[in-house]
Amino acid sequence: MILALAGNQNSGKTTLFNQLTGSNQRVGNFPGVTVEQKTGAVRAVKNCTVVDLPGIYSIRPYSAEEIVTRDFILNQRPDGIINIVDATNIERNLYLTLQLIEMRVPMVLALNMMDEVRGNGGTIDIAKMSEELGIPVVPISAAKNEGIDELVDKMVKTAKDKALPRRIDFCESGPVHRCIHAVSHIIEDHAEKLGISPRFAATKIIEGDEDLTGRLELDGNELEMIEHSVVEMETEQDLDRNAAMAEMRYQFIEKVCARTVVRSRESREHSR
Ligand code: GDP
Ligand code: MG
Ligand code: K
Repeated sequence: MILALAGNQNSGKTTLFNQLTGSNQRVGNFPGVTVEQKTGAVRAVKNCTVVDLPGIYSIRPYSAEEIVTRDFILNQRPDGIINIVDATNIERNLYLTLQLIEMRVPMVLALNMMDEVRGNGGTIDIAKMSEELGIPVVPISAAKNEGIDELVDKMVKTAKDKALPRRIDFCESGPVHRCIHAVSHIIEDHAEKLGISPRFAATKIIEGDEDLTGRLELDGNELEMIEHSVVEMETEQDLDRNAAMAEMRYQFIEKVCARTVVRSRESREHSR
């Protein structure tokens, strides 16, 4: 079983990777680039390898780290993704989470730094967050070695069951919803032929990922229909394509956090 460990910089990825693998690590590079690739055997599980993906904030085609992450997941098809999230900085961290969910790979969210959240007097409704995101969520503290066993159990079970994220849509109506839906429909056959989630491919095409668009081998007519649909969305939403997609994700994240995160008085005042 191959697992990928994905998350923002400073989310505790290295700390968790070390907990999972102990000293059982190999360091190399991802193929063709100078991005370091650390691989390790998960201590608690037979024949289970975890690959440490670079720390990134979004899956866009703008840096080697972002491209490596996208391509590792699309091309290597890991059996599961452990998405580590800094619970003290949850809104920002969940931006990547939504894009990973769109890729439709069995996935578990490791909600890290829970010791700090608790220490600040905050709480997070884990069950509710799991329901809202449509993936298992496990609270952990990588630095204190808390929750790691449960995380591994949940990840192995989710991967063995090939359980995909239950949520597909992050907005249920409106111009962005209609545009993603229309583009997904146009590219569906091309994406499925490559084993890529049509919805993920659609969001990346809308955001101007030319490399991924090229791989889908769309014809001129299809490209024209897509551009028409995106321009219509920009007009209706009065935002450019990238801003519209970002707003859609942040609105969903805001809603999830409003329903699940209780901040301490101190951190509420701090964030004002
Ligand atoms: P990476 O950039 O994602 O690889 O993050 P690191 O593993 O280097 O961790 C970033 C910082 O967060 C380090 O100072 C860690 O000691 C700290 N850290 C990691 N996990 C936890 C945790 O569960 N709780 C707390 N309080 N700090 C943590
Ligand atoms: Mg690191
Ligand atoms: K910290």
